[in-house]
Amino acid sequence: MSNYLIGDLQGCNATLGQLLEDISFSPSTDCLYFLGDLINRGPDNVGVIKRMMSLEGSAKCILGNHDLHFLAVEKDLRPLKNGDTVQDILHHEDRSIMVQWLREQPLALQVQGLILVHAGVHPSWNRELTLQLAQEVQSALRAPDYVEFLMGMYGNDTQPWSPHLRGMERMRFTVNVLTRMRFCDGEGRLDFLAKSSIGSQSEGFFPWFDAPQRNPSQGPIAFGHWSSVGGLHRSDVICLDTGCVWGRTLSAFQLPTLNSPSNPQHQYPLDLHTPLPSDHVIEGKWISTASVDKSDMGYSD
Ligand SMILES: [Mn+2]
Repeated sequence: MSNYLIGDLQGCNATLGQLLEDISFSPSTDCLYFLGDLINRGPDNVGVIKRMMSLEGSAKCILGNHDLHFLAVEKDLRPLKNGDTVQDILHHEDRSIMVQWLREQPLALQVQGLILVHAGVHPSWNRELTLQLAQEVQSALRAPDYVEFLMGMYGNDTQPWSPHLRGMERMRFTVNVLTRMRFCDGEGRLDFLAKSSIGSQSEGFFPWFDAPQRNPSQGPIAFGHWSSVGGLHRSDVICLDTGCVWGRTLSAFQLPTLNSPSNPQHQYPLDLHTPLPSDHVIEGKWISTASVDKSDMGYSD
């Protein structure tokens, strides 16, 4: 039995099929964890969502910025953007079922001691707060009046994170961190102007995982979203977005098998407040499959 983390699909259902063959995926014994941006920019968004729905207990998904963008487009709160490919869902007879399914997915998960998010975790947050904030947004998305949440979800916060934020401001900051963030300054402000590559950020900003004030008790984090750093594998973070929709690869990271005789304890032995030990490694094995799906657009995040 294995748990696999898989990076941004963005509608690349054919490549996913190939990757699942490559890892000999067994829905009865294995579990897949998808790191968000399930849909958009790629060719087969309906295929991806239908596959996720059919996998039920053996696939768990978190939402990314493209998934949330689709929910806003679907309610006519945002226009389709150049390069969006979600029209296949909009025109499908099961549109409302797929929307309902997306609304039920979380924004953060934990598996084997790793926190899974789409974009990142704010440097000042610990694991407990990260999961709590994600839960607050998930509740708003599931609520009957979720359109209210979608209407207030967009906006670039220019202030640092504050635990005193409440209501929509708090949820918007959470969405920006969990699904959009790349750079952050030493005070905890997010940079929304930077292009995607490291080095393009404004002065005083760092990739969020290198921010100097980063809370050491966050534990190891797996994320996607940032295809130009995809493949990053450090003691504290791992980035799974290896640019499938841009014609590169779709990657899975196989976590150590639980409870095997040679590896009795692969639940990372960390409680919510323990800093990572200095010799910590995120153990596991990379499997990458060359993309057979490709966006018609040039490279862009
Ligand atoms: Mn993304």
